[in-house]
Amino acid sequence: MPSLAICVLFILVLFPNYDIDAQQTSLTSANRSLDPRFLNWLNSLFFLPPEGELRVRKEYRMLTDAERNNFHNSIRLLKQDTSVPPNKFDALASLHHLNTALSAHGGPNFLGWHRVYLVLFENAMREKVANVTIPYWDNTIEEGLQSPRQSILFSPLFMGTANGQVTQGPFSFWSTPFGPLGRDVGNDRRLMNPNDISAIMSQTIIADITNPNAPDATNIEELHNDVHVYLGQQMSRIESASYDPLFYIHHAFIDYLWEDFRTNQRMRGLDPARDYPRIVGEQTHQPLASMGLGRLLVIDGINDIFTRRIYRYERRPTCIPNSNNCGSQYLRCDWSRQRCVPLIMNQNSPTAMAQTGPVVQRLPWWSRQGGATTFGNGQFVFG
Ligand SMILES: *[C@@H]1O[C@H](CO)[C@@H](O)[C@H](O)[C@H]1NC(C)=O
Ligand SMILES: *[C@@H]1O[C@H](CO)[C@@H](O)[C@H](O)[C@H]1NC(C)=O
Ligand SMILES: [Cu+2]
Repeated sequence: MPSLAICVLFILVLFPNYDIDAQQTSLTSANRSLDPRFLNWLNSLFFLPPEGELRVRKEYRMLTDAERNNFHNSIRLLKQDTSVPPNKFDALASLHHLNTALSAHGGPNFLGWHRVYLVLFENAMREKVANVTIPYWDNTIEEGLQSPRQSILFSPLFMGTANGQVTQGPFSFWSTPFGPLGRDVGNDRRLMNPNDISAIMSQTIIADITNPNAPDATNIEELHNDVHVYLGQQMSRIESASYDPLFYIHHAFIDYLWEDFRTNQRMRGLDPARDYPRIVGEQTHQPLASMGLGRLLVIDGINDIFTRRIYRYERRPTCIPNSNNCGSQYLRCDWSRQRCVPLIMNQNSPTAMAQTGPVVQRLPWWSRQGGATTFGNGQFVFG
């Protein structure tokens, strides 16, 4: 029955005269409504795909080169498409800081809101390139490196520049409403480690892993905040984070962990589609409050329909016995720690990715220390 209810919700938002304009005002002093062209397009992104194969979201390094290029291209094409002002990528990004996001942070709906947001974004990507999915970035792969900023993740083949303005890779020289796209990796907070993930998975109900109830050690929102701040610049603030494509692969991993948590719940005889806390903190996180996205309610975020009908996750890469590469040419196994690690950029050659020996830690050739720019005082910070 919950699935039926949410099907109806998805159908409702397809009505041509559907109008969420009344709710769409900015949190900034401008208080402007969403552009009608954006509203029309946004409505078209609420749909359930036909029954059939689920989309498969893989770890970013597990994509084939063609899949990865398709993923990058779909995002670049959204950024170039100005049929929705200022462009489709930025319009979608704005949902994360307008009053469409009042229930997105600081409470149990953190997980459901971002799940819906990723599906909308993925639907938009697939308008540009058929069949692309959002990969997830397992940030524990970078965690524990002496210098995560030298990971292949920040090479031109993947997300590009780790420190300073992004001048390398598929999103080089992007502009955002919060200045040129930039990063400042590794100067504050931290990535997630395997103990963090074990701690989350040892918990039982959503209240154990979300605000306002969860202690820091098992609080998935707090742990995710640390990763945001660790990446720096746009990613470090709620209002600007979604303008960096890293946002979507980071959140896909958080969503992956939640789905693992839900699978654990089922194995323990609990129904994740009924697990919404009674104590929610902020009123915006009440189960019957608007999610801010279409006609969905907060409670719809815990529905099973997303991973029954839309997508599933491929497992995180692990060390493969009798092999060295964790199943990707961009990863290798550190057998001493039994963990997959990324290839590390070599300072002598931008394409020297085929290291097979021990992981070496050297400065990448494009590293620019101290090149970070700072932002003015924004209103929103990742706690
Ligand atoms: C912002 O928009 C809302 C909804 O339309 C309205 O109630 C409110 O008065 C507006 N605030 C300002 C400062 O214009
Ligand atoms: C996308 O996936 C569908 C369903 O699997 C398939 O029929 C179609 O050919 C694919 N399109 C491309 C361009 O790969
Ligand atoms: Cu967010």
